[in-house]
Amino acid sequence: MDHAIRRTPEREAFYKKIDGENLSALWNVMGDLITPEPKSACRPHLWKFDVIRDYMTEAGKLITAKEAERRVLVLENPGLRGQSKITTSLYAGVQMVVPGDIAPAHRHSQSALRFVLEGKGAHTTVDGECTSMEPGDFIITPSMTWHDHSNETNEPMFWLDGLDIPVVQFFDCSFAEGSKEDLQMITRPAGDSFARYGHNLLPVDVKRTSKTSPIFSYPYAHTREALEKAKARDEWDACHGLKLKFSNPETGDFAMPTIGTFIQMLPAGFKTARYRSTDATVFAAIEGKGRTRIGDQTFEWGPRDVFVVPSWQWVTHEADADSVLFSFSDRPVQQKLDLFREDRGNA
Ligand code: 1HN
Repeated sequence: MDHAIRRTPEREAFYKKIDGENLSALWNVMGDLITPEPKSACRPHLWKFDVIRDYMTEAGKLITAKEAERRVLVLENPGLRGQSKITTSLYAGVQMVVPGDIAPAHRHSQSALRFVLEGKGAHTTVDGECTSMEPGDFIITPSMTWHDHSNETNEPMFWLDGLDIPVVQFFDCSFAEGSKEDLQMITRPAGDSFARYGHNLLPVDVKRTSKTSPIFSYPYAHTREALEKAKARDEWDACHGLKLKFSNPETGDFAMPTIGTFIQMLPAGFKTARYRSTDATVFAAIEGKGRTRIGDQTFEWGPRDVFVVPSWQWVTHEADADSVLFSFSDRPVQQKLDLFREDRGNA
């Protein structure tokens, strides 16, 4: 495996002949198809939020959310430019909704997550239930659910969008439609899904078919409390500090079928042991500051900065202050297909 096949005039002539028949010789490409380890065009990168905020503010003068449909700057992986991908399988962008904006209702087969970065009190409505947003909140827009966003506050609101766009693209199963109404009708009281599913109770005999969590907003206040309580125990995982996955209360599985979402705390002074996994991962810092080493590059991060770790590259994190990192990857898909692998070094 992985040896270059010698080229001869006879072979070249043969390749040319079969090319016209839409045929090609496997032996010339096999080494690129089946690599001993993941070989990805995806590169490590960090986006400073302050830079994004400035450009988003400029974009705010150029276009409304209504005209744009979604006013978003796409985080394009430097190794995958022009493809609207932050990793090979995932999309990410930063969205801004300013006072008075309406991002009109639509729905699509792509699943979306929001991780709120800045601003407080703007709203998103998902299938008739409206929720208010604040920094650190993790919000889900499941596949084919109607969603719109609005901002009735007096400050701009920013969040990180994560979508499974490249996965849906790969399977050629994109469906989308717009709504006649910019804002959908509110049909459920605020907090309804959390009341029914967010308290270790489940409605008896309710058969849901969706594989996405029935809780569509995981407020940071709860997430933070979980981290804070567990932090008091002072038991840190060598590779992850204290890392939790957002889960679907009905199944115990990931909150979304295609995207795994996580929150982790790294206490001040903590340096993780090296770790690598096959799920390229997008991180967003919400609190604290520190640095992450990916392969031979080091990235300094603070609140709201976003960075990406490609598949199978060694990672270590180091926190200067108590820090909280949100992250997401395609791990649920890889695990269901028996493809996921991780390596904790010797830790
Ligand atoms: C979308 O629907 C949203 O609803 C954000 O906020 C980003 C990127 C591509 C396709 C649909 C949203 C999106 C998107």
